[in-house]
Amino acid sequence: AVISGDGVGGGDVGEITMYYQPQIAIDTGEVVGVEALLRWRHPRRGMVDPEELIRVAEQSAVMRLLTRRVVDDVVEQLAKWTAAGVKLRAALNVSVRDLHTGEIADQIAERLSRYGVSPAQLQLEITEGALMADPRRVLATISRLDKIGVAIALDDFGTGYSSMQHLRRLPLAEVKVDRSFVLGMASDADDAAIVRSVIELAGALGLRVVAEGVEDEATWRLLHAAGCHVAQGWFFARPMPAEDLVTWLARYR
Ligand code: G
Ligand code: G
Ligand code: NA
Ligand code: MN
Repeated sequence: AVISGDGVGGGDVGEITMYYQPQIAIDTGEVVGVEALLRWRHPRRGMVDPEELIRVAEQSAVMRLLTRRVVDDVVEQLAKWTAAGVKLRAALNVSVRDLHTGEIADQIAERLSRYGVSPAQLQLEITEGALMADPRRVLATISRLDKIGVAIALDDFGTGYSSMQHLRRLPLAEVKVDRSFVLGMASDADDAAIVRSVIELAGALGLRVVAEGVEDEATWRLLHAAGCHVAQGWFFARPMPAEDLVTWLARYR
């Protein structure tokens, strides 16, 4: 996946690759899925987090190409894991403009059927910011994905606007409590109160709640006590290459 091969520019700008971070069911300790996270292997700077890359890509047609590549990579990876006897669910992140047309829904449907991957194995994470840009078109795309059977998670919950509206109007399966609240839980009573309320609210609406940014056992215990469903964070594992995940799973079990 050489970025320059996608027409981004001349010279060696490096490669993109996907890392995967496990998500753990808090009641059973089982691995319920992974989040796919883009990484940029830069020729001089080494492995770069995607924030900068995505900020730049979002200003051009490059984001569309990046997202197409992410969907292709993740669905193919799910098929590879399944063939190796590891049945996983993977969540991938999408950007604002990816949802403004139905193209991504077409691509996902085509890829799933081509690789024989169940829609239940794929999930999309969208941010509240993404929804704000053009709510009607975004809703249309999300509804199509929901009909295909691809679940939608609302990412970074609590940091955006009109959160309650989104919870009411969108066909969501999951809410991810923003890591800024989770990180502070064990040391800050306000953060802990916010996380507990989100868990209660989402739970009452029948949504699955995932806490991201779980870095230690104290936080894990608080989440357990609060009835949170799923945890993700460095306490369990950092995002890792696909090849490492199989080894990690074998050791974890
Ligand atoms: O993994 P990391 O913490 O570096 O991710 C930084 C940010 O980049 C996060 O907000 C994450 O949602 C976003 N991100 C990671 N991978 C992707 C991707 O494949 N597509 C999009 N649109 N955003 C991504
Ligand atoms: O999509 P989102 O913005 O939620 O991306 C999740 C980001 O959080 C990724 O960049 C990932 O690398 C990062 N991350 C995952 N686990 C932890 C953690 O335990 N602590 C912190 N600080 N960041 C984490
Ligand atoms: Na995410
Ligand atoms: Mn998030």
